[in-house]
Amino acid sequence: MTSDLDATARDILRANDRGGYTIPTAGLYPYQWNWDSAFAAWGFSTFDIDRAWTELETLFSGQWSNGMVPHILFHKPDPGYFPGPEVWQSGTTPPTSGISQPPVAAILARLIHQRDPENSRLAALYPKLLAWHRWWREHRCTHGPAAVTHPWESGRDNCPEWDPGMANVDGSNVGPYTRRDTGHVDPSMRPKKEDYDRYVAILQFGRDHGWDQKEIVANGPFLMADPAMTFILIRAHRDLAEIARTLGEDPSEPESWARDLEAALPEIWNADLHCYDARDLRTGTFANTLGSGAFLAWLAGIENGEMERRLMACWDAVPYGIPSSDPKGPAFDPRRYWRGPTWPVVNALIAMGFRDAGRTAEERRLRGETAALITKGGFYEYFDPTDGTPCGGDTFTWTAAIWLGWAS
Ligand code: 9YW
Repeated sequence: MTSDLDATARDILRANDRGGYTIPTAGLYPYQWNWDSAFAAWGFSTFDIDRAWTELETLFSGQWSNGMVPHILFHKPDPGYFPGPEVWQSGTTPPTSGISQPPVAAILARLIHQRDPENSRLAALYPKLLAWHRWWREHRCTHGPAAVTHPWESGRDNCPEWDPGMANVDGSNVGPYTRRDTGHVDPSMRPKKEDYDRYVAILQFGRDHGWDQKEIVANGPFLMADPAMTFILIRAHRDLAEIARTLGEDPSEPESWARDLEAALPEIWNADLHCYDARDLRTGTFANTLGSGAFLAWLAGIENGEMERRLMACWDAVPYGIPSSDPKGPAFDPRRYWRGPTWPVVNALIAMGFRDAGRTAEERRLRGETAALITKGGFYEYFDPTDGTPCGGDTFTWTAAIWLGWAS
């Protein structure tokens, strides 16, 4: 059974391979996405180490001169996705989007290197990773915790954490546009039109200011501190420091960036919610929403009893995986994208944290629940955590990748 699924997962990665890069799934997402690609590389590394390194190298071929690695690389035009390169207008080769995505590449590159140090291509990647992490430090961590300038930058597009920041965005003047996502999958599982209008408005601000990072952070329509991004960055900076040591480079810069982020954590501790919470940096208000991002604390080596009780109660409320928002919260919507469903890829990251914290029972439970979803439902994008119904895109690259790297 397991080996059949292993073979299917490998076939999915190969089928979604467009020559040096992997698309998340045909139709819905026809380009190279940033964190999807890093997970794809991890999946490839279980059976084709060269292809794994190529995936990461192709991702970094889109790196901007300021160090940012964009969230989408538009290698070949495809009319099936909106907003495409003509909307973002990056002016780069290849054309890209103008925002970034969670920097999991260093975390996964380290694991890929450990799988086969003899055939590693990490040394050439290291300065590029360092430049990207420096970009995060200089352009997204100026307020203390890591911030996102667009919900898409977080990778958790319409999660309830972004509701207060989105309420400040005027989406009424974006002009006509045609969504493509709702033609590929069930519209009731996707973000709503009022969300998309605001996504486009935030994009247009960045584009109209020539993707000037200082201007976007100072005056853009959306700026929120993100616990998930903060925890991922702490872990990624530390892994980058380990990579530096392995290569005989100086680890002190990424180490100090991780320490500074840790020192900023009290700013996103919501005492009323008993956990880390997103915060609107324009108004100072907390989102007051428990989401799966809070569970990434363990990935950064952070834990406390109060948080643990709150998070475990949230997980215990559903049978399948960590829900993307609290099942007892008012925003919970079990099949609408990031407003309730469980995402195998996020479960894999949370499980890395459990494992490293020595929480083997929690790691085993999360792996078992995620494996059950995939075994019963297939390699879907995400799942309803209340009954296991598969949702979104099928034959999904990162679901196949985390099966090979972790869940199988
Ligand atoms: C979109 C590709 C991407 C992921 C994101 C996810 C979604 C794209 O799909 O965003 O157009 O909404 O939210 O995390 O990288 O799988």
